[in-house]
Amino acid sequence: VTFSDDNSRVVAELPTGESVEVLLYGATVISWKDASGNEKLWLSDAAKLDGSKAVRGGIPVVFPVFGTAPTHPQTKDLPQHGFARTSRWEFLGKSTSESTADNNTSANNEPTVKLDFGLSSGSPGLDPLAHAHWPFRFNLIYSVTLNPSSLTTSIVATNDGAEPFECQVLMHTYLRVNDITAIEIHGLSNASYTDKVDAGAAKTQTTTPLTITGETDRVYAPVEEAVTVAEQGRPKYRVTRDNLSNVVVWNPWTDKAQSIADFEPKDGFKKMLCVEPGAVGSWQAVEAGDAFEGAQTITLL
Ligand code: TA6
Repeated sequence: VTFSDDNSRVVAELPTGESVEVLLYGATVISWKDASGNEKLWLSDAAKLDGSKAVRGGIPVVFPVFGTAPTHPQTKDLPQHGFARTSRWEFLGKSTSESTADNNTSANNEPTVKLDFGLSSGSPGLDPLAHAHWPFRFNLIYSVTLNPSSLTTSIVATNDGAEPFECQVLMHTYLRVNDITAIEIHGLSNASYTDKVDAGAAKTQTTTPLTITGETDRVYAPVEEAVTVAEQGRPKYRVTRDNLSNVVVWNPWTDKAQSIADFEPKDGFKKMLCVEPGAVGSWQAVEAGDAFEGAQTITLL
């Protein structure tokens, strides 16, 4: 594990060559490379990495609200997608397990590195909007775990106060693809979804696999446990979830990309697909002293 020279990010590389880079701002994973150095996440050329605004790309952490919730008393005054992605998190440390031959079996444990990040109501780097508009005592632990075949990001949100709070959690993953028009998304058959490009209409996914032919912004409640992204018929990513009942599929396409200032290049929508595991279909109530936990694993196929 190495730190950047300006202490703004943490880089970890496995003995086998895979690497991950996490910006302390937002605990945003901004790079995930395989052993050959191939980047698996999409990052806008205009992404701000100086803490001036949420990162356009990588894996922004969405908490305590997905989107905006104008009729939800606790979170109605928060900015879109909450304040976790616009706060400076603390690096809590790393743990590794090298590949070791286990004498009892021939199985080798894969080399693994886990990076832990923390954000709480007492953090100096907490976005001031949190104090102003979400005055709950909370603690977040966000873990990024890399091994040769996968990346796992998990979050534990603990209520340290006496008042219960409600939250939503989502990992806003920008997967890198070569050509969005060659992408098929499997694992959503028969899933209900709300279609945010059709006034939030409630629909069911009957055509499978899902292909992306225009602006797509859907909050699915999958019935299958894995979402698989294939490119030119070959499986590329498998996304599995732990305690996250929703998957958002988003691609801005031409016009929306044009309207997003930090989305560059403007035709970059052809090279990305957001597959975003989250608990966003309803509010997760967290009682005093309790915690909400959720995780995603992206496996390279
Ligand atoms: O995850 C999909 C979405 O909610 C879209 O509606 C779009 O707003 C996207 O997130 C990006 O939001 P952002 O606040 O990062 O510009």
